[in-house]
Amino acid sequence: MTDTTLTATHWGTYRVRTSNGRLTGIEGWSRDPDPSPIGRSLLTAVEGPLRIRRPAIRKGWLKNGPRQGDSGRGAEPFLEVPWDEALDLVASELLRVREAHGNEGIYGGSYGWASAGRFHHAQSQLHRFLNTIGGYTRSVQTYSSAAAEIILPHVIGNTDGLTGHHSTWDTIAEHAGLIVAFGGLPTRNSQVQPGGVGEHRLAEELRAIERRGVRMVSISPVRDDAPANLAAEWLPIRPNTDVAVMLGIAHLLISQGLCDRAFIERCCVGFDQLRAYVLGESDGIPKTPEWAANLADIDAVRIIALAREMAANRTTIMVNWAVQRGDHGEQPYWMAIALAALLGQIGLPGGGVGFGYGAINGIGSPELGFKWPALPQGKNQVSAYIPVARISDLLLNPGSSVEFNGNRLVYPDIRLVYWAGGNPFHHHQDINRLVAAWRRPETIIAHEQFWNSLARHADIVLPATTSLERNDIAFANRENVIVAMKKAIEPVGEARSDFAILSGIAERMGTLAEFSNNWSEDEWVRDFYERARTTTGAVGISMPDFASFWRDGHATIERPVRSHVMLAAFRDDPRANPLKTPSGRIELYSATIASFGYDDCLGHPAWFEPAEWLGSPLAKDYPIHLLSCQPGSKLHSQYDHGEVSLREKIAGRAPIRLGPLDAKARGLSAGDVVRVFNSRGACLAAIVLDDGLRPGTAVLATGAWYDPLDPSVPASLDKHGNPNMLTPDKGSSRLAQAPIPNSTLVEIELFRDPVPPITAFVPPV
Ligand SMILES: Nc1nc2c(c(=O)[nH]1)N[C@H]1C(S)=C(S)[C@@H](COP(=O)(O)OP(=O)(O)OC[C@H]3O[C@@H](n4cnc5c(=O)[nH]c(N)nc54)[C@H](O)[C@@H]3O)O[C@H]1N2
Ligand SMILES: Nc1nc2c(c(=O)[nH]1)N[C@H]1C(S)=C(S)[C@@H](COP(=O)(O)OP(=O)(O)OC[C@H]3O[C@@H](n4cnc5c(=O)[nH]c(N)nc54)[C@H](O)[C@@H]3O)O[C@H]1N2
Ligand SMILES: [Mo]
Repeated sequence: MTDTTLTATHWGTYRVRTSNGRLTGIEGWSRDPDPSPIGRSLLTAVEGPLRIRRPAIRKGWLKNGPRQGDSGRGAEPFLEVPWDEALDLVASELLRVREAHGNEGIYGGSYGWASAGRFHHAQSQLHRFLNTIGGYTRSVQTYSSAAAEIILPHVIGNTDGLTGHHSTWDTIAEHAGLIVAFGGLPTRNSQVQPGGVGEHRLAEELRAIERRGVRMVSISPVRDDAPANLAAEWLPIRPNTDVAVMLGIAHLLISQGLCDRAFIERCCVGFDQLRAYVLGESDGIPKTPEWAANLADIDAVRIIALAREMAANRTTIMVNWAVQRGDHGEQPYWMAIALAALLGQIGLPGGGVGFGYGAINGIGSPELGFKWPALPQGKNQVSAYIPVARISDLLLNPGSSVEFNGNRLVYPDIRLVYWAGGNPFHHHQDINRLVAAWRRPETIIAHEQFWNSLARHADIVLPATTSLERNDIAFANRENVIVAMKKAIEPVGEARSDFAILSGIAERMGTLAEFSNNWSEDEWVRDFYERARTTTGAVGISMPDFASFWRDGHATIERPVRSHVMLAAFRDDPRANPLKTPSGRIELYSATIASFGYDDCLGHPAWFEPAEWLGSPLAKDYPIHLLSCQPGSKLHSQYDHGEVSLREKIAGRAPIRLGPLDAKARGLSAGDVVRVFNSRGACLAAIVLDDGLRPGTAVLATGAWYDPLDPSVPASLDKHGNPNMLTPDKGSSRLAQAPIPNSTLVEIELFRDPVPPITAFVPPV
């Protein structure tokens, strides 16, 4: 029997075909003008050999019981056990750790994207469950934009223009003369959007920009960060020096009287402090275009001309998220706002500033003006938390403290780590350090779908279903399409949904009613829909009844908002519509931040030398700046074993892009397997020559499953090409403690040994 149903993924909506209960086809939804090819990867992977089919326990853990410093993790075989036994073990471990160390001893931050589908959102399910048993040590911020999440509220009172409330594309197309994009606008990233995508619209928005003749200048180390159709001018900047260029532009605007003094007086505080710094009155170093040129390796004449062009045109300043995933990543964001403020165009259509255009599909689309429902999480009784990227520090240094946004946090003593829906061996920096930190807890529990590096580094592995094996409902922020994610196939092996797994544990711990509400999965899905209907009904938008929605497979609602200009109301009347900053205005100087007394984040935006960049002494030994961008062929590490990602590999390795001159200097040719290394670690990768890179720069996308040559030795070579073997595990500053993967220096050499086979795609014994 053949059947078709719609499903939602973070990279789009697809029609799934099944025949006799097996997956036979997947194609982009007919409504989607620009579907992503990534969906094809589900076809072979979902039912493939890497699925975790039964609960499994690491042999050493089963034999010796929970103990700290266990070096078997990641290296030992697993024993499969029946569900009842696995759930009994998890419940008794949670009880033991709670009894001996309190709920604080459980780390349940569980960062990660998991799958689309609002009900079966793994991390939310886990948090809800852990809250029923007394709570857990949590994390704050995201790996995406941690520095921005902390700096923006100090400067503009909230995070508008980061993941929401951007000026919409139509206003930019219609009114902007110039777009200056730091980090370009890589269209590959707009394939995805957390929670799902109704229609991929970016290509169409960019065609409108092109038709209107808006000029774009892309300031990036990588030429193809600019969309191909826009014929953007490319300024190949030295990585991590964006703030210097912004300061150079500001110097010209201030010294040539090109600032909008009226706007600054009406809408900003702290201009005097910023001006003193820019002109060099406060530190003796004028931040002239020549000064900037020297740091950024962009001609001063070009910086001057750009500054004048920005002042003469309606200019939108865009900064991508990757720019703040570097050392002192707070600074380019603060300075970009300051620059837009000097130009005086904040709140005008086609002017001002916005972050992450193109980074995900919906940025720059109109908001809905209401929030779709989410899984209620209950209340966490534990107050301890960490900045999300301090996970290794937390595990390695219990009892020590960390400064964070004016606070001093003490790391609790973590005995048990529980992860569902994310993969720290994908997302965290300096994997060799993480491997060491990961040995500290007594017990690590993970729900996973596939035998990836997280599953291999856990003690108790519980097999989770994919979206195709359960009923769910997809709503995504800004999306006006709701998808009925109907179960397409039976669970593979004995996999269970995260909800079912946690229900089983809750039952054993006496919190089942609280966790599940005594509702079935279908009752939950229906409740999500009804809650959404109530919300939309309150603003006069109608949604079909649940039965029609489920029958049709989707519902589309009228968009209540069409167009938006960020901070327009504030600009119109800053007294009546003050920002939520201490002054109510844009803070070019923040007395709050200054009062923290940090030497790595002052009261105003400033240039700080990154710990690693092409200007540091370290560049003598490691002369290549490695950027780790998002992969075009997948979402993070998800479906790295799927056909779309596999097709891109060369000799089984992740491709690393390098300029022809840098390659020649090392005797490297296209297709060579190379060793990429620095003092922290090493990985293999395969050379792709690219003359669109600034010299001294290499690009290795994230996502290759960590594949150590010998998992039983420390700092083993990764055979596959995971850039986090190389990235530093350091916070951006004492303010935000954000991850800084884009501040990484490496060297690259030909790998002369026989190239070892990839084993990440062979399930463990
Ligand atoms: N070097 C470097 N590192 C980076 C970045 C970078 O730019 N450079 N980017 C960072 C960024 S921005 C991000 S957001 C992170 C992303 O990091 P993550 O979000 O951790 O990456 P994913 O690969 O999406 O991990 C999701 C995991 O959840 C599993 N999963 C999917 N659905 C389900 C489910 O229903 N239930 C369960 N139990 N599991 C499920 C998948 O199999 C996968 O292992 O990476 C960060 N790391
Ligand atoms: N296909 C696909 N799309 C994705 C994702 C995915 O995994 N796959 N992940 C999603 C997620 S979670 C996120 S957070 C977003 C991230 O969105 P971004 O942060 O925008 O994406 P990246 O690809 O990390 O970086 C974009 C570009 O920034 C440039 N860059 C890096 N460092 C610097 C610098 O110092 N200065 C300048 N000027 N440019 C620099 C690099 O050349 C890189 O190509 O992408 C989302 N979109
Ligand atoms: Mo992200």
